[in-house]
Formats: sequence, structure tokens, C-alpha cells
Amino acid sequence: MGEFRQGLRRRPLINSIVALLLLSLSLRWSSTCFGGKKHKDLPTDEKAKIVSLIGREVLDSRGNPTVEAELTTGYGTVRAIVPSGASTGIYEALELRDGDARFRGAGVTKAVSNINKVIAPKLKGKDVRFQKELDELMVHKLDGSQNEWGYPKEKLGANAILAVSMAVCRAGADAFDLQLFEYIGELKETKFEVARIEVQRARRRTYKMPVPMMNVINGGRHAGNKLPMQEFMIAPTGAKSFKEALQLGAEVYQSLKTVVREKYGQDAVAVGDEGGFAPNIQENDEALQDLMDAIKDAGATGKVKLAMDIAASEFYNKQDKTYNLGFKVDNPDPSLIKSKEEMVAFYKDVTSRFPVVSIEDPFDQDDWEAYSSMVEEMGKSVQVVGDDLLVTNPKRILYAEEHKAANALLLKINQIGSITEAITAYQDSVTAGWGVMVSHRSGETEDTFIADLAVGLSTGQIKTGAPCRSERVAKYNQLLRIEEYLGRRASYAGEKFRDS
Ligand code: 2PG
Ligand code: MG
Repeated sequence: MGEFRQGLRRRPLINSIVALLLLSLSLRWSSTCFGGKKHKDLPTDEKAKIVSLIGREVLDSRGNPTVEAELTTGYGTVRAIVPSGASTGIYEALELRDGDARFRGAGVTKAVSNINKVIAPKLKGKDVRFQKELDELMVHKLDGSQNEWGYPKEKLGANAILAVSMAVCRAGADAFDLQLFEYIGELKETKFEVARIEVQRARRRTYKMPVPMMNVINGGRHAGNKLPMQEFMIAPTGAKSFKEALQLGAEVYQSLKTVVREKYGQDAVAVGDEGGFAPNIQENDEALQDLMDAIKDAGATGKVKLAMDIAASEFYNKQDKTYNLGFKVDNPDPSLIKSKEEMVAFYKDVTSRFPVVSIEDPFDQDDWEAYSSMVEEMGKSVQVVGDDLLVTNPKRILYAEEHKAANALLLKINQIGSITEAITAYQDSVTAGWGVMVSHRSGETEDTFIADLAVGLSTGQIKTGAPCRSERVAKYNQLLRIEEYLGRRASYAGEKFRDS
């Protein structure tokens, strides 16, 4: 990704002086061109027009094909790669796979060809600064598929559309000479009204650095052990900065490695898809206790809290409306099969004994009632995050808001399939008074877009795996660069991670 403007270097002193001189000369120009209510239109910018757009099939962190888009304007070439989930919600936008012999059906040549043959011819010559208009052109016109929840992208594939949408966003940032996170901050601020984007405001603004929710013990569909819950995360809320948080998280991770090796043997320190360990545990309590031991050994007691992703849709029995916590064992003990009321009681018990501050997908994706009762009974002290429940979908968010069925959104760009809709989902969640956690997928890539997204939106939280495996660490490293670049303009969300 050499061409990406990822190198967040401070401008050398000499450049700053020259820039200040030029700025004073051009202040009038920039405020009239890019800011203020006086101007409804942007001046045309030939360099911001798309010269070429190509799609290609590349691999993700699991060795499965995924879609990359490469887009060139007069400002240069940018690329973007889409991630891919394993425990996907049934209401997610469509990930288009070939389904033929190549890659056991997982090829994405149809999605790539949709970029090259359908999207590129219509986008060439268009101005990348118009994120919303370009997203709408792809989603509403070129794809056009619709269902009760909105736009499922069934024709072109959400993977095709999102790759282009991310690349357009990167190129838009370049056209305004902004860092990606600064540009995303302006898209949020102006609600996509391009003429209201203010470059100077973006460069002066303060930004919130997210608490990294690090998934260090894996279960559910992500691991071959017997643990029903999918993710056990550490949340270094007690740090003073993102840098310190990352260090704390990495130290606890190393302590956990020792705990796991001593308790379960050398084999148990092999890592899963998201870089966490997957020791052969069956009991939820045991995993949480291992985390507490690791936190203590690292000298981080009180500074590091816990979070979980239950991914309960994976073990819900629709017929008898029960949750089977023994779904990965043969002949599970009947006490492991629980009603929704028993599940709420289970969560209450867990949170009374362990410092769990956030629980994601505690129920099936259609069990709205159970969500509502959990929010009512525990929502003040615990963040109830909707992932499969909400699928980053503005209509499902609205429904959940009306039924008080969640108090936080898990924001995954590929669940909805365009940057405009993802930012809208964020805005709707904030309006509802919820928290927002930006999230990776279990199949990831070297693309660090979501790190910039979390800072640009100032969500206060991000989950992007353990501090291990480069596709996960790439995001954390990008956050380190951003924090360094921002200096005093960065503030770490810490204990206030729920205030988006
Ligand atoms: C989740 C994610 C990411 P997947 O459930 O939150 O951790 O998993 O990408 O497999 O849906
Ligand atoms: Mg999840």
C-alpha cells in the first residue's frame, strides 16, 4: 500500500513556515472555496476526477479471496481492500462469491468484474469529493436491489461496492489534502455536504482516540475448542493515552500466553483468526478467570476491564427458543440449554463477578424482546452491543432504538457496504444516545481504513483483534501514528468509551 497517505509525518519546520505564508495568502480563497454557508457549490477540480478504476482479486488473512479496488485521480493512486466475516449476520449486505470450482467457491471474480465492467465505466470522469453522490450512484442506480431493510447490494455485491467506496473516500481525502481520519471527520461534521468541508477546521479539531477492545481468547465459530462464546476481550480503559493502552494490552497478552501455556500446555498458545488464544476450555468462567490472572500478573489490575462477544445467533434454537451453551460438545448437559430469561440471569451473574463492561450479541439476531429486557435490566452498567442484530443497517438501528433493544452499535463497514451508509449508521446511533464500536472482521487484510474511521468519527472504541498477527496490529499501529501526529489534539476515551 505504498501509495496510501499512511505516513503521518509531522510536516518539517521549513514546510510549515512556507505553508503558513501561503495560508495567509490563500485564506480568503480557501474559506470561500471550501467553507462557509455563502457557497453552495465547490469550484471544479479537474485533478479530483477519476482517471481509472480497477478491481482485483487478492487474499485475506484466512487465505480466502477478497476484493481490492485501485483508483487513480490527478492526485495519485489509492487502494482499498474489503474484509470478510465468518459469523455473519443473516441481514448483512451480500458478499458476492463465485461459487464455482476456484477457491472452493470463494472466488470473487464476479465482484471484480462488476467493478471493472459496471462501476468503472460509470465512475470514470466523476469527482471523488462527492462521496455520498458516488455511493448513491452505485447503491441505488447501478445495483438497485432493495429489501425491507434497505439496500442489500445483491446485484453487484457489497464487496465490489465497498472496495470502490473506500477508495473514493481515500482519494477524496487526498483531493482536500487531508489525512483520511480528518476527511472522515469532515464528512461527519458536514453530513456529506461537500461545499461545507473546511480544511482548516479539520486540521485544528481535537479527536478522540479509541479504547482498543482486544480479543485475546477465542471461542464460538472462531475456534476449535469447546467454548460457546466467541470473543473474550481486554479493554485498557485505565490508560492515559492510546499508546499506553496498547502497551498495557500487549503486556496482558504476553502474560496471558504464560498463563495459557502453564495451564493448558504448549499447544494451547497457537493463535486463532483474530490473534487470540484458543485453549481447550469449555467454561465461560474459566476463560474470564484466565484473563483476570493475566491482568494481575501484568500489574494492570483496575486499569484493564473485560468485554465479550457472545455471538449468540450461532447457538440459538429457533424451534424451542433456547440458547445451547453446549453447542460444541456432544450430548450437552441439560443445564447448558437456557431460555432467554436464564441467559439474562447468566449475564447478570457474570457481570457481578467480573469487570465486564461490554457484551455484544448476547441473543439471537431476531430476539428483539430479549435484547430489550437486557437493556432495561442491565443497560446502565453494561454496554449492550448489536452486531448481528443491527448489521450496521440504519433501518435496523431505528427499529432497535424504538424498542430500546441495544445501547451500542458495532460498526462494520462491510456489513452495510458503503462508507456513506456506515457513517449514517454511526450518526443515527449517536442520535439515539448509544455508544459506537468500530470493528474489523475475522477475515482481515493489511488495509487500515477502520483505524482512521474510529478516529475521524471519534467513536471512543475499536475492536480489531489481539495485539498479534499483522492484519490486526496494522490497525493498532496506524492508531499510534495518528495519535503521535495529533499530539495535544488527541484525547484518549478511556473510561468514557461509551460516549460517542
Ligand atoms: C464479530 C466478528 C469480528 P466475524 O462477530 O464481531 O470479531 O466476527 O467477522 O466473523 O463476523
Ligand atoms: Mg460480533
